[in-house]
Amino acid sequence: MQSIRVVCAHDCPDMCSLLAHVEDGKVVRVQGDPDHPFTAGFACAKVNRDAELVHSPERLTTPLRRTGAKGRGEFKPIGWDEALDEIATRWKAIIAEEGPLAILGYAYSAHQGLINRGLPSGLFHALGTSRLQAGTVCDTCCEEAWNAVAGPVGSADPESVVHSDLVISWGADLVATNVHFWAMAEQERKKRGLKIVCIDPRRSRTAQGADWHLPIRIGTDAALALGLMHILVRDGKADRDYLARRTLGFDKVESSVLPRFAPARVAEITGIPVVDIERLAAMYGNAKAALLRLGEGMTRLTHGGQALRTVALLPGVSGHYAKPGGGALLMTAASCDLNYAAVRRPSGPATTRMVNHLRLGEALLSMSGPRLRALYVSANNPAITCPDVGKVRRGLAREDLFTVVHDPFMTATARYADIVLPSTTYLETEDLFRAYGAYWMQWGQRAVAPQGEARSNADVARALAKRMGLTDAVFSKSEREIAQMLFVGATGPASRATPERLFAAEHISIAHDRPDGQPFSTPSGKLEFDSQTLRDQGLPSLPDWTPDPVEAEEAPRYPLRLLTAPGYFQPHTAFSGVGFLRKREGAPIAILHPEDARARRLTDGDRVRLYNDRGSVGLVLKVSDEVQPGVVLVPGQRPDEEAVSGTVNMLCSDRYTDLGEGATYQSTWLEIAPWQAAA
Ligand SMILES: Nc1nc2c(c(=O)[nH]1)N[C@H]1C(S)=C(S)[C@@H](COP(=O)(O)OP(=O)(O)OC[C@H]3O[C@@H](n4cnc5c(=O)[nH]c(N)nc54)[C@H](O)[C@@H]3O)O[C@H]1N2
Ligand SMILES: Nc1nc2c(c(=O)[nH]1)N[C@H]1C(S)=C(S)[C@@H](COP(=O)(O)OP(=O)(O)OC[C@H]3O[C@@H](n4cnc5c(=O)[nH]c(N)nc54)[C@H](O)[C@@H]3O)O[C@H]1N2
Ligand code: SF4
Ligand SMILES: [Mo]
Repeated sequence: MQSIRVVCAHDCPDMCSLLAHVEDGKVVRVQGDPDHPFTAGFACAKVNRDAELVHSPERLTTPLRRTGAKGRGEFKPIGWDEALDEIATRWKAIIAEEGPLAILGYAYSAHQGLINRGLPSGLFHALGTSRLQAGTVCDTCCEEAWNAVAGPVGSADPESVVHSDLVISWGADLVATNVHFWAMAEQERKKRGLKIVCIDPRRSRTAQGADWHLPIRIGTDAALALGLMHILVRDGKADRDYLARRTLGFDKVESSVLPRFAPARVAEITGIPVVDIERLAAMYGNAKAALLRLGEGMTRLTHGGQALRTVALLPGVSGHYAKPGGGALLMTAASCDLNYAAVRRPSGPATTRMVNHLRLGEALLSMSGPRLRALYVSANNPAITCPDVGKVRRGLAREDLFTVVHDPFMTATARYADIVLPSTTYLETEDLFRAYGAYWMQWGQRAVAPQGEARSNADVARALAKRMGLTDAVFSKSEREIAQMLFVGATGPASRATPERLFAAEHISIAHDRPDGQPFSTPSGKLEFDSQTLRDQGLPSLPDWTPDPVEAEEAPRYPLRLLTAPGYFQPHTAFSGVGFLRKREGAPIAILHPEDARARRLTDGDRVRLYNDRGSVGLVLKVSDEVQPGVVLVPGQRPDEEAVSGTVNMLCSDRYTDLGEGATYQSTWLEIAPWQAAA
């Protein structure tokens, strides 16, 4: 048996170093790399099963051409040359007729390797097609919010938790989505008595494992953060020296915003009793180094940007941004300076027409001048994971749209394709990785040869570039050569990596020395309580809280609010090809508080219909007080065929968040009824 050091390429902040045990060309087991400081010898429950992902009997083995109606999933096998020739011929004809803007490359993040993630985007950049404004389904809102306060710079190092005495998991479910940070925090709790607080509307596993859980009302985090600032100021716990030296505009917040956020009003808004708000403020104000782990949960709604931005300002008031083990942890990648353009922007126009990732349906149905005629989907599954999925599917069903999907599995999106291309999984590729939730870099080796006729994202991008006549150097380079291009002009700790260290699969730390604590790269060079950048965009320049405007519109008819969070064994759809994990997760469910269930005469295990003006979805009901009254939790985004009927994103609108034009899954109101009452 051979043990090969690989890197987990799933979309996850931890970027684990893994050992793939290989026998006779098959992965028999994947385990955490015991030599990696952050991975600490364990992989998450899902990736422990990745041997079954690579060798799943459900893998696609050859390219396919559609034979039935779009969406039906009827295909026949064809050869790679035939498939690639057809794609190039169709694209060339479309470009000749309407220009490259009629084509859209829709590649995303299921392979986190910088080459396999970046090169498909590079292909479309060089072709000058319409371009994807990627990540609006996920993190553009939180990213813009962070940039508004701190600028495009990495946040705290998760390993700094060894210096923290308080961790607040705020809108994150660490046990599900950042399990190695959770493990480190737990270890410090055992060793040194670190306290862990969780602020989350539901009793998640993180909430259960924390020392204290504050069940906050959805969408009210900004009010809580302002309430805490109010108390810190009232009690003389604001760090006036830090505020004067490193921050901008707090005086305005203090005079015009904080007076409106006295504890009694904050309690009313957030549903958290005054005593608990006072206790949390005291805990935070008295901590020596408090680390906020900011999660995306609080950003998936209309005012999500203001929420994250306001919470991220809190360590500026307490001065914890200056302290090792203090501050805030959101993402780290912005501090890794590589020559990304070499891969993602080899050539092509500086600007072009943009298509928002979450508005694929709208773009396919309504965009004109020119209309979108060709779509290439890679490493994501928008027919399940995009909001207003009904609209996405109507767009994908257009007869005059030429769609190609590259995926290891026959997904809901692939069923709409004209040509489906079989993709490798990360264990069949080599690539360069840098974590987005830690400060590590590593070369991921290939564990096994591509299965069947599968080809990697990088491979297909190169093959299509060649057929389309692109001459950029990057499209004729090997993975190792491209990795070296990524380091040309790299600065900071990332530039410490050398080809020898990389290709020997060494773990390379890219942590920065930060003697002054959290750096800021805003226009003022300071933490910005008052943001000219936001004011210029017509947005509130100061942090504040106002009610969700969608609530006034929709709640009168649909009284329940949607809460969404990744499932523990089925977070999005990347693991839906592993039978074991599907079974562990169980049937797709909706979780409702006992009071709400009783009022509707629904009981645990019932098949229920969730509905609003946009759609209707059939799920199995779980009755539990893990959620608050008035809320319905639907974990994960599960494919239709696993559910009673449909998928959760049929209920969500494609409206934008206040910052970053992100998705507002949780600004969704709905009603629940017994399934048989379905009309
Ligand atoms: N192992 C593994 N890790 C992953 C992933 C994976 O697939 N596997 N997926 C990755 C991806 S793509 C992402 S985007 C991240 C997401 O990871 P997180 O940043 O943790 O964000 P979410 O999972 O969306 O939500 C986290 C929590 O926020 C809570 N929440 C919802 N609304 C609110 C609110 O208004 N206020 C507060 N305070 N809390 C709220 C939810 O109940 C949920 O428990 O995880 C990544 N990590
Ligand atoms: N209702 C609701 N919807 C949400 C969210 C929510 O909280 N609530 N969360 C949103 C978030 S944060 C995110 S990030 C998105 C995630 O949604 P998507 O980006 O659509 O991610 P996945 O569903 O994991 O789909 C990834 C696809 O890539 C394929 N794949 C895996 N490896 C490779 C590879 O190497 N190459 C290629 N070509 N394909 C590969 C997988 O088989 C799978 O089909 O969902 C969003 N949707
Ligand atoms: S925790 Fe994240 S990086 Fe680690 S094995 Fe699981 S999905 Fe991969
Ligand atoms: Mo995400």
